[in-house]
Amino acid sequence: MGAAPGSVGVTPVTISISPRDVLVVVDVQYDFLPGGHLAVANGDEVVPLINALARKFANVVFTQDWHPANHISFASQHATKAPFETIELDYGTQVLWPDHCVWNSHGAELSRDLDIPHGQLIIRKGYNRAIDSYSGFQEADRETQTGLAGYLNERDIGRLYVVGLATDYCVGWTAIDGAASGFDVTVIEDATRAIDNDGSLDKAWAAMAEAGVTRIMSRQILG
Ligand code: VGL
Ligand code: ZN
Repeated sequence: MGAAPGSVGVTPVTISISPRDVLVVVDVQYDFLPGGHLAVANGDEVVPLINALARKFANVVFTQDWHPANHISFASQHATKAPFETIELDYGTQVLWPDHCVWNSHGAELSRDLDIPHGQLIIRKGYNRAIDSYSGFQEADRETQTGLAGYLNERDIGRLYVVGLATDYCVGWTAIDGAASGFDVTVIEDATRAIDNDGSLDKAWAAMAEAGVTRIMSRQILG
């Protein structure tokens, strides 16, 4: 392809998607969209781009943040705490959030503006009251598996392209855990938007780079 001499290691401008690739659409739910309880700035802008990208993929899976109303990650469950403060739990530091994606609520629904009829699987995560789960692969205890790696392996999928909300939490952790599970993982940056509290976005990109995650723009796939 058009790589210039001496540009070894640079991602070629155009990437062709194979039948063994999957698009992983992370948490495109009303609570993360404008007007939602944990709205990600300009989160709605990713939806048309994700719809266009999805047309290039034979395989598409979704994740869905799915919490009981008394979830441990909700600031409302901790008398002296406000959203975006942190607490220490057995598994480490937990950011506290406004109540969001409570199961069966409108805010927990996937956006109906997603136009991806061939999407194949929805992985719900964060349904254990005492454990959060940013990642689509593994809960925050770093032990409990969601089953996504098993599903992708059984379907002989090799490369993951990750999009959705939010870059610095659920997209980032899903990408990192995908790489740790042995997949070749790419995040399509302009098909994500970030929460970016307390330097979280810079930290997430650094952690993704460290994990070997590739970072591209959607035009490299869409042309
Ligand atoms: C998310 C914070 C809490 C996300 C989910 O989807 O990025 N962030 N729960
Ligand atoms: Zn959540």
